[in-house]
Amino acid sequence: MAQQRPIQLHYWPTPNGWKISIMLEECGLPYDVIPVNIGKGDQFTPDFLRISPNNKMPAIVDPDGPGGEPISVFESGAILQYLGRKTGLLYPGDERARVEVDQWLMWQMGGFGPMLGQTHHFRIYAPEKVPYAIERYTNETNRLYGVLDRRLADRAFVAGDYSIADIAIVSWAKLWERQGQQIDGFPNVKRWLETILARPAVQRGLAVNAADRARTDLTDPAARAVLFGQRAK
Ligand SMILES: N[C@@H](CCC(=O)N[C@@H](CS)C(=O)NCC(=O)O)C(=O)O
Repeated sequence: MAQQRPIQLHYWPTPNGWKISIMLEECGLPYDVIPVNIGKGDQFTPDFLRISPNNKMPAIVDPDGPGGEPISVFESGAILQYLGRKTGLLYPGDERARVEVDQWLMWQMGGFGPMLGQTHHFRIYAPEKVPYAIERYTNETNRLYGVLDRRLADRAFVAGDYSIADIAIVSWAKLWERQGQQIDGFPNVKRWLETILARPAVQRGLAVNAADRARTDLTDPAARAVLFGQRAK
């Protein structure tokens, strides 16, 4: 088989971006990082919108896609599944085991990510502190951590062996402090988090372009206008 050419990773160091840098490191796939400075509006360039029409990173372009042709993928869950299928790693082929992983991956994509994103917004970024919104999202975040903690009570990882579901969830759970949570109240999550964050590939994935994180200054009115004022037109 011809050698895999580098996958282009359109990326900024945020929880959704980390999922893919971690996965690429775990799989040992070659990749080139293309920074998408979301505070400056790189997500709106025509070239990026062609591969990610929702104007959000991460996205990838695999020059060696199915049939040897390039393929682009957006949405971090779809990218994790694609890379898992491509490599046969961290995404089981057996249908029963795969359904298990898919459920927890979708739990992250549909709940644990979007709700925690709102928690970050209202706790940290909103110009006014709206008690109702802070309480609602912090409570929902707390409920979700409770679900995760119960799931991890009798198993090491969320869905069978260490998988793309763990990678998706850990990328958000590592920020529990800014979500107003006490990790000691979730001892199973704490143990799982420590285990996964100790993996060298996870540490390498989290380190990718880490210095760029400080470049998204969400107190800067220009960045806030790019990220928080979006409408259809
Ligand atoms: N559901 C998407 C969410 C991606 C997402 O929210 N990306 C954010 C950064 S974490 C982004 O690119 N924001 C730019 C914008 O909203 O304009 C995924 O999981 O890939």
